[in-house]
Amino acid sequence: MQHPEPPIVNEHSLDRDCTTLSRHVLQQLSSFNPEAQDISAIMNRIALAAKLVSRRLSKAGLMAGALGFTGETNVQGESVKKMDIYANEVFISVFKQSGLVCRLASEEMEKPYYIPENCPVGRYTLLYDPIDGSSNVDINLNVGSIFSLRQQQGEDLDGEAQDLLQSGDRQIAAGYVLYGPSTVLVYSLGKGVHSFILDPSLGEFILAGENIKIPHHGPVYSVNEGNYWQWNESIREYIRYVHRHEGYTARYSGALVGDFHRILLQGGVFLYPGTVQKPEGKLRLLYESSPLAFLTEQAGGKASTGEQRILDVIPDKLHARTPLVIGSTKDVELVESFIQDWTRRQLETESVTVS
Ligand code: P6P
Repeated sequence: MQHPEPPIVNEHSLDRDCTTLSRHVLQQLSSFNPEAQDISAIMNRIALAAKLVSRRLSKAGLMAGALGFTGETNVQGESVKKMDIYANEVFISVFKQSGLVCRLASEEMEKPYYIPENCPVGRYTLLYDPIDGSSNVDINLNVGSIFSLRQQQGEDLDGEAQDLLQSGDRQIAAGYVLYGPSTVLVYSLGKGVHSFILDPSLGEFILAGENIKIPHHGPVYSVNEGNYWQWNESIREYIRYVHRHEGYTARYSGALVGDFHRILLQGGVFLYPGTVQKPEGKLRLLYESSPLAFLTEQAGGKASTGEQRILDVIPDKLHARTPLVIGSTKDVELVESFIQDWTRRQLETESVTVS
């Protein structure tokens, strides 16, 4: 039997390979106006940064001096990995001579980095965590980069970038790169959440998933239970609940991006609560919690401090931290209910004591 000749051009696969990140951004903005072109160009530069970091990660183990600690501590008081510095420099370099981004604010820099030649033109600020989860780098486990794009408000004459201290609703775009078995870029411009996979043979991020929706509920709870001893009682009560009920499974990698990506696709909740000593928790608002909260709400999920919507929080400083409860709406609300119940009981006890 004569089998039909395969088509010379498989329209579907060719079109898929042509649905690159920059094309998708223009489709999202459904226009070719200057702002759309700028956003598309910015996303393209972020993609370039992701490719450079991915390339370095894939061979760092074979490169002298690529892994390990620098011996310095960053503004967070954390030991700095050589990969943190490399990735931070990459994000700065890809925006030089771009005319796009005037300021970069990073976990690795106490103050924003200004690119003066861009400032007369570029009114955008990129906030980013260049390598999130860097404790995983030396053991070849997944790490990520997280980014948030904002428009500069007014003139930043004192170089303190006070205009960045705004709620997360002011974000123009947000996303992350997951450096795993493949390199995945997930982003949103406020028009849904979309994922791209890097095709190394093309050097392009190719569309993999459009309008991703987080399940309303999922089995995963992701938290560092080693911190149990220092949590508020309300969080301990939640953990005891999931320990005693069927249908939950614990997953925690020590790298926020990978833990979040699992929950985005499979449902569940990630939490990094505050502690009695550090009520504000560990994760930074402007370049970790806020961009992920932007994505989560776009995907139909929820993100809070446990008591307040993350995107409503207005930070008092660039590197402000917040507790984070993020993921499927039903699972986030279950955590919040334990916090609300505990708070109500505390108030009742206090009112009885006073009366
Ligand atoms: P812990 C990595 O340092 C990070 O900022 C996040 O990527 C991660 O979720 C968290 O800290 C892990 O912190 O205290 O559980 O090691």
